[in-house]
Amino acid sequence: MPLLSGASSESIEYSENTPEHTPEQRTETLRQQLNDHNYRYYVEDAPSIPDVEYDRLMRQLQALEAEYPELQSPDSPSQRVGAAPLSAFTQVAHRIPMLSLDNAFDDDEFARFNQRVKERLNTDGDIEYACEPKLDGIALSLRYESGLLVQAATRGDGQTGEDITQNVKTIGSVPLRLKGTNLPSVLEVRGEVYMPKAGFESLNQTAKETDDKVFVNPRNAAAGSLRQLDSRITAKRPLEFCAYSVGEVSEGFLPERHSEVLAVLSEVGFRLNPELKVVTGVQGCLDYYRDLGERRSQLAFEIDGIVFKTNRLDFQQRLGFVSRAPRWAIAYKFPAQEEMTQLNGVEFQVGRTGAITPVARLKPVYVGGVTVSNATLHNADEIARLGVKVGDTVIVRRAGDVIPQVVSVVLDKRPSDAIDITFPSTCPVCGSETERAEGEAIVRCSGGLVCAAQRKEGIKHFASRKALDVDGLGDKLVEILVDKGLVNRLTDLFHLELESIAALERMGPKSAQNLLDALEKSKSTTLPRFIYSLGIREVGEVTAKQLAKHFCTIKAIINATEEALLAVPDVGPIVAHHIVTFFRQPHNLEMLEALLAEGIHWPDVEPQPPVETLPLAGKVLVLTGTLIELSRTDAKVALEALGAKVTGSVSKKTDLVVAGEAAGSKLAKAEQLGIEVTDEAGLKALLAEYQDQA
Ligand code: I6G
Repeated sequence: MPLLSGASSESIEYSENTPEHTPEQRTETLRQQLNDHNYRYYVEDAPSIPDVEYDRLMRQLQALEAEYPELQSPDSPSQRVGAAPLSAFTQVAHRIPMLSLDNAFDDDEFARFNQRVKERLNTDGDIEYACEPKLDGIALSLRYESGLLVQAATRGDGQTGEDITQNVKTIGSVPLRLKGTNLPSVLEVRGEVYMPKAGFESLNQTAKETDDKVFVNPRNAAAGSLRQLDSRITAKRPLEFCAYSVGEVSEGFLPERHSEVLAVLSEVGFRLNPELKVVTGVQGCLDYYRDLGERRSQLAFEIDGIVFKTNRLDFQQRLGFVSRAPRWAIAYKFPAQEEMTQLNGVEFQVGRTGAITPVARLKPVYVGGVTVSNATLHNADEIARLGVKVGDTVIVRRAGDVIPQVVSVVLDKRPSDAIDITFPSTCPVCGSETERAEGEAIVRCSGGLVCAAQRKEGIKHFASRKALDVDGLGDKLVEILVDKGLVNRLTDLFHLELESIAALERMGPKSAQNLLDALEKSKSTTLPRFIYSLGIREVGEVTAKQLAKHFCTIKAIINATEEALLAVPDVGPIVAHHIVTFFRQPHNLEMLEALLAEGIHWPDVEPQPPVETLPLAGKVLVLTGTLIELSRTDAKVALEALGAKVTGSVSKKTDLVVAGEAAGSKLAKAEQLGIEVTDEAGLKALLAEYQDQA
């Protein structure tokens, strides 16, 4: 027999909310519309109306509730915007303790857990397990009475938590009222509040721009957001809730399986983990663990392991608990993504454009599944922000395939002889002076091609896949060629001799000949690849394509003024300046001439139709917030290809603002100026409409 019944997810018509209706009717319709949108947006991940429309409906509801206070209600969607600040959180005693989970750290430990389960149940058969990722968030208990959310509490010490109801009401995926009829008089739902990775990144990005607190990881950001006494701040944070079990349930029979309990929670309006699965036996669990482990870095949320629970509830009952953890569940943890270690020193690496990057030399530490002994410190500003010194104990983070980072310093462990980190005033490779342009975070070597580091990196870039794509000329070989003095300038590549290459370590006549053939082949290229291969600062693959499309010839690009360059989609003042500066240097022009003299060539590029004839010509757009499916660059390029101008700030001249997730001040400004706003779905619709026409 089901726990609950009658829940429905049928859609609501967006009927006109006319003044002829009574205030009660208008309030009720608005609430239904907003709740429906909320459910579709946060639980089903399928927005039904643009965010601006949601905001408009919310403002109407708030106005009605302000005018008719008797219509206010604890489950009104208007509660989601936050309320007046509290002076403190009150304590909540959990009627059923909120337990923790035992952990396993390797396959053997997991197999022993399974063995214990089987022995206690006195069964030889394979056990059915419900599995789901363990979200790296904050455990939460939600108490519903007759379907109405009456209390949200943290786990605390498991016996007593804190009442954070006001804050939790602002989380879109927490139902304020459960869907369906025949709801139990008490239903306690437990789950995890977390901050998706994209929301975390954009929150931190904004914090950096506004000099606000930067969070170390999504879990800290979620915890910090929930701990706000002012729920209006929580309302602005991109938090989500995912249900994983029930606590107190007053009446009705529980289903037979945990997976069925979760299905009921989904029916009454909760978001469940999209990776939920039921598997059988140890092998089924290990396969699931490995699969999720491989996909971990691509998931939209941080996870720190997999939770396995016996799916049969009668088994759970028979297995019971040991101290503060159930015997029927285990969290099989992934290797930690953050670890503590010591900063032994800092080295300064010089890149292709002369950018000097500080690299932390660490006491080797096992983190994120590998041993890490180096991590990036990014730039001088980041060192200042972290306040890090050599000798410090630091937290290192390695998530997915990204370069390990130092995320914070454990100040309590700072030794008395910790040493300040100072940026070198001369290049560690060539000894030229270093410089830091005004307003830039990056310190650079001023040596240009005199600097061997820049030469090596420049040659690697020139030969790389997206540039001239010289098959077989990898980074290691470039290093050897430069170190042996065989290649000093790009054109030297085309004068390499078979014998000298064949004599190099791990090369022979055959691979030497292959390299010469690949170099010859690379001379036949395209204009965008050639532009990209030059290594002009900030001119990536996309910009190179746009430049080629706009100017059609290399000569036109060389002669272009900054003003002319600004007319190219994807080129802003900084990039335009870099391009003009690059072609103003006699040594760069000589290099380019010499390359062309070697026989590098490409097919002609056809001129494009004039911008005025494009469908979005004259329109000014602003992109803000996080776009989920399109990257900002792709969106910008696509809009500019249709003739639109994409700018960085909202003004009266702006025609449309595209507001992604967690959009902040630009969205507010657009609303203040009455500028049209759309979301990512609206942008995609716009592109689809006009791309057909263009
Ligand atoms: O801390 C937890 C995270 C996830 C849990 C949990 C969970 O299920 C997916 N389940 C239980 C039963 C407990 N803690 C106690």
